Amino acid sequence: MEGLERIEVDTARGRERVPPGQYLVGDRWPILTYGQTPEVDLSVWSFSMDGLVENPVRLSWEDWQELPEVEVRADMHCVTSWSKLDNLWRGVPAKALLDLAKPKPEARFFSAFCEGGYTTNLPVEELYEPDVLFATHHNGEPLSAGHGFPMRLVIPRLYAWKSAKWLRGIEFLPEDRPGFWERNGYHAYGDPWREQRYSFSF
Ligand SMILES: Nc1nc2c(c(=O)[nH]1)N[C@H]1C(S)=C(S)[C@@H](COP(=O)(O)O)O[C@H]1N2
Ligand SMILES: [Mo]
Repeated sequence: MEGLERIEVDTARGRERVPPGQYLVGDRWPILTYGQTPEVDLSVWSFSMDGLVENPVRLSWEDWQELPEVEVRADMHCVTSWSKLDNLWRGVPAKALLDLAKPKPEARFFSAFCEGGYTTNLPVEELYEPDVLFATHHNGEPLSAGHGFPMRLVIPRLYAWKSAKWLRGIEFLPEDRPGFWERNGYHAYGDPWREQRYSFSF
């Protein structure tokens, strides 16, 4: 695609490119899913941003096509120790959606929720990082079913369990609400360079 802004993310931000304890998978791309791959029907698909926002947002797949796009090149690090370098994501920059929904000042955390029930959580300011996007494409191809078709969150600087596949919405919250893995022992934040893998290992 011509004319897209392309953001080259130094995911490591000056630290070692590959975080401690990680190995590289090369061109392979493992699929890490808890449970089944959901089947997504675009005719009933919607994406919502609600909770503590000025403008609750609900978009159909058709509406989604009207949003601006960006490309982000970034590395990906899974807590189970594999890393995949140089992923070229394409999708809607988080900023565009935040500008639509306008989270209120008292929205301090968000919960991302997915088709199939998976959730994950973070402080709201993480969504304002310029490398965060709602991706529909990876290395020039639409996401496959296993990697999150039609759309997933991508938060490149944190362990990939925060990059929720089959994303259906974001809820803005006054307090933190641990997501699926966070309730099951994963770290609340998940910084790969600080090896924030599990909540009992820092
Ligand atoms: N909805 C949903 N999103 C998810 C997961 C999941 O099980 N369900 N797994 C997470 C984990 S642990 C990782 S490492 C990445 C893996 O993304 P990939 O399968 O595209 O490699 O997706 C994350 N997003
Ligand atoms: Mo993971």
